[in-house]
Amino acid sequence: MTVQTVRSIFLSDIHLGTRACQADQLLSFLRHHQAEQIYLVGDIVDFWSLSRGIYWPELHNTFVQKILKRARHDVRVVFVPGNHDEALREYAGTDFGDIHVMRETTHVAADGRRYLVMHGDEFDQITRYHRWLAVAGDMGYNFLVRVNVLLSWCRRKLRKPGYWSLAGYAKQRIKGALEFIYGFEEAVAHQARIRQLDGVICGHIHSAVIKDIDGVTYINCGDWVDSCTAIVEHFDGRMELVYWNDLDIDPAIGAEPEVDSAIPHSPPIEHREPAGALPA
Ligand SMILES: [Mn+2]
Repeated sequence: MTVQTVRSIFLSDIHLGTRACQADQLLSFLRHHQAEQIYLVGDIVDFWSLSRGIYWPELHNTFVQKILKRARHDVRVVFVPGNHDEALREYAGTDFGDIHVMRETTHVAADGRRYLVMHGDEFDQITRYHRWLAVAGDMGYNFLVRVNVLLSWCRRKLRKPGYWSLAGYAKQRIKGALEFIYGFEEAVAHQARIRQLDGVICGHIHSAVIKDIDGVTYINCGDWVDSCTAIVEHFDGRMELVYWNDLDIDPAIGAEPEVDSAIPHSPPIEHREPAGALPA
């Protein structure tokens, strides 16, 4: 196994505590990368999802343990909370063990370039001004995923081939989706510009990229629920977007128990469905 050593790692939108979180790929990425510093750029733990029902498999614990262990062993770990873990923003300026919690921060790269590091939800007009709408949208997405389970069962019964995603279809049909992404990127880049910084490193919209926006370097870490992306800084200050897809992942690592062993008294979410609502 080759381990790459980099100066910094930036991770966002891991959404621990959700079934969508690809913790096995994330742990594989961490095994293959050592860094002097790790930035956790928000939405690391999904408290919105946990408030609807506890889901906390062993792998999610393993990630937290690995980060704490690295922090103990001289890796500088900075945690910038996002909107799904905004409860932790109250602790900005304090340290959890060896992890520094900050509302936002400035990262000085090896080449001297200065980056604003923030989650970015404050520049998302929907979550900023219409919190109920963002929560409804989040629940709506989960609802679509569940309805899709029922639909694909029907399609199997009707002997329709292939897989068809209702959530994916809805996303393509929403005309404003691309304008929303561009609007967010522009607003975040503008914030770095007015602070006279060279760039910004953020997350939130689950859309990883490194690009120039009118002279400001806009960097988005992406996510670990869908795209499995990270940003790494090399020792010359060069930033790289890494798409991680470990095909040789240990199936034993990926396997998760049906019932959460970490919190045995909490019923798994599916047990809350009305009987017969979803096919087994
Ligand atoms: Mn977010």
